[in-house]
Amino acid sequence: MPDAIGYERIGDIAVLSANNPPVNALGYDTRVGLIKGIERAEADTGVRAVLIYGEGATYFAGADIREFGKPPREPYLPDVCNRIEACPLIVVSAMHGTALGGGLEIALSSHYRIAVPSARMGLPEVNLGLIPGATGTQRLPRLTGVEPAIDLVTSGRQIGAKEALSLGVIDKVAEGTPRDIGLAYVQELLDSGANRRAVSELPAPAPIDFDAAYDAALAKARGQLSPAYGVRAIQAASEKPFAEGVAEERRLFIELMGTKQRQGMIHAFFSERAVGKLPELDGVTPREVKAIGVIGGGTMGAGIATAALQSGLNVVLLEMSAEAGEAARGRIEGNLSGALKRGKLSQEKYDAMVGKALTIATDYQALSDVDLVIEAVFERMDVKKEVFRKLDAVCKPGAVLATNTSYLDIDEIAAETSRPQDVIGLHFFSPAHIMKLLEVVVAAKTAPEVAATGFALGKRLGKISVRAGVCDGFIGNRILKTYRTAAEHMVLDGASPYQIDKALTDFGFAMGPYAVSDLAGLDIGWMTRQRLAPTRHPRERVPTYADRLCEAGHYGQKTGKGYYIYEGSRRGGIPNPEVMDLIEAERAQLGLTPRDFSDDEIVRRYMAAMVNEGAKVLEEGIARRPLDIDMVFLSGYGFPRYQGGPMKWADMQGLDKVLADIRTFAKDDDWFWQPAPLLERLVAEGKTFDDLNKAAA
Ligand code: T1G
Repeated sequence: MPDAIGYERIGDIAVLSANNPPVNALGYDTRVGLIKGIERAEADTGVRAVLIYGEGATYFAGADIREFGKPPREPYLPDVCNRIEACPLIVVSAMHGTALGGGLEIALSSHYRIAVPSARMGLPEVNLGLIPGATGTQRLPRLTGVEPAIDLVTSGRQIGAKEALSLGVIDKVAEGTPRDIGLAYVQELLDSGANRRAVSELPAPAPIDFDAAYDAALAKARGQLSPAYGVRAIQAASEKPFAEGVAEERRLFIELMGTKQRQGMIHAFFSERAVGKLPELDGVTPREVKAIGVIGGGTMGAGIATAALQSGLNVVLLEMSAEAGEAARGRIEGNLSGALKRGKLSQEKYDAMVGKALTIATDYQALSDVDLVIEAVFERMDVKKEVFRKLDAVCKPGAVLATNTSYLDIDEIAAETSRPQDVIGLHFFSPAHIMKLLEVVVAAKTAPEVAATGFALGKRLGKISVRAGVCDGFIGNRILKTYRTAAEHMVLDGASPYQIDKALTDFGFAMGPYAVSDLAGLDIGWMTRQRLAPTRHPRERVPTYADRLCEAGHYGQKTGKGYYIYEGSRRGGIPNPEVMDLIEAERAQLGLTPRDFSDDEIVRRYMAAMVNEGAKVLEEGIARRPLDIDMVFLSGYGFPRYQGGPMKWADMQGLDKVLADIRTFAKDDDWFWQPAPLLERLVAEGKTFDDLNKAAA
């Protein structure tokens, strides 16, 4: 195993190369190696400069996140940075790949910085619930000024080499390998008699109204603390001597390191990478997909087609008529024009996508050669079965036949074909070209390579793919139905939809459940209630006030009125007074005396219902691991990332407290609040959902 930091001498230049695959994370060995490398260069007679670069995929991609939560080991990263800067020799960093977090902080502590054109860099610590903790909040603003530093630290966004050069983050961009461009740049500096240039010795950056910046960061982050803490750290760079600023940064960093938000966001980071790793897919080769068919060019079908075109696939979109086909083309062009206007898509690529790559057809024969078909037709079983019978007759052997159904039984759909092993669910979330979540629903007879093909397509489309089993609603919508019902019970018992929405946006959701219903369309829930009515359990409490709203033609945003009145503006509708009238009438009819609910109880009931149903989904094998449920809600349902997802949230509350809540709520309604046996077992054994994640790894 080569040293984490290699040392070699090229003329009068000492070269330190990082060898810690896969991302040259700044783990203990790498930190020790850097300090030893600097000390060796200083003692190496004749050495006049030091070059630092990364072997493999990237320059340092940051601190080793796997060390977080464990007792920190010296040398701490800020000390490594300050030791590099204190070197009496000129130190140059040559960057490629992604120089992120502590990686960029190492570069900022160097005296000069060069990068290849494809290099990207940034300080993404806020995405982990932290702030830069190795002097980045003190050195960066000394190079860029306060405002660009606040933008980069609070957004965590990556910038390319060109933007980094224009901001003054780096000094030069050059084609070549990081080693070659680094050696050439060091030689250029030596030949020109350049001096050391310690960033910490640059003047403190000019101040701004930091309180205003702090408040803005807090408001934008919807309860997440780290962006606002980043503002305060940069304020210290402006108002304090460097060493005191570093101490303030450290204080803020350590405070954040101890928060649940940091635990939640790091859980999300690793879960995002673990969710696609399933033993059943090990060694299974996906089928090759070059061209796909999409049936149905409505919002969902057009969104799926857009996502496929953007990933370089050819698409045959089938509609019932030429007019409907052209309307679908219009939706796809509308979806792509957004990327075009934002400069994310060149005109040339746009023309290729909507030209050669997209075929609009009205005859199933046009699908005879595609490798995979996704149907996004009307959510009715008879319609889906008809589609799959036709696909079975037309598609080539080995073609994957996928349904985008939100909840219908995929085993029943598969049984309509002679090839159930080729049938799978690919449940996209609208808008399909924007939402990250894809539920890959594996039916009883789905072949392993068909499941692997679903995951491979998801990866190609840039989705977060989560494996789900077949049940009504799979993972997300099944659990949604339960916690949405808990909200409805609170409305009948005294809470208002508006209080519930506010309690949950204060918890961190982007939107409350009633605003979400208005966005999705109240008619969807109305149809579901009608569909499920015949099999409803006599003890099930299902309000009817929302049916009255739909009967009056109020479906939410699409009709301008639902729980809220929108009057042409999608943002911030105002409560619809008719709704409370309908609720009060229903309460009276049911003989219910409304009571007060605190925001805390609203959140506890809502979350207990979500977690309890999640435990049942786990027990039934519909979801493989608790982290899969977390990823569904973080990537598809606006669950606040700093809460880690419902199952991580429950672990951090204490499963015993969640179970105690469920038992308390069951006193009102022991039919709805039936504790999941898995939850009871975990509490009895003193285990957590994370223990289940570890056991499944
Ligand atoms: N530490 C430990 N492991 C990491 C890691 C890190 N920083 N980054 C990635 N990995 C693992 C990852 O879990 C996966 O493992 C493998 O590497 C490939 O990752 C003090 C406090 C660099 C853009 O936030 O954004 O510095 O699943 O699949 O798509 O101020 O990884 O293979 O076992 O994502 O090519 C700041 C986080 C840390 C960067 C590469 N740095 N990483 O993407 O590969 S905090 C970050 C990424 C910090 C200082 C602060 C991406 C990537 P496995 P991958 P990729």
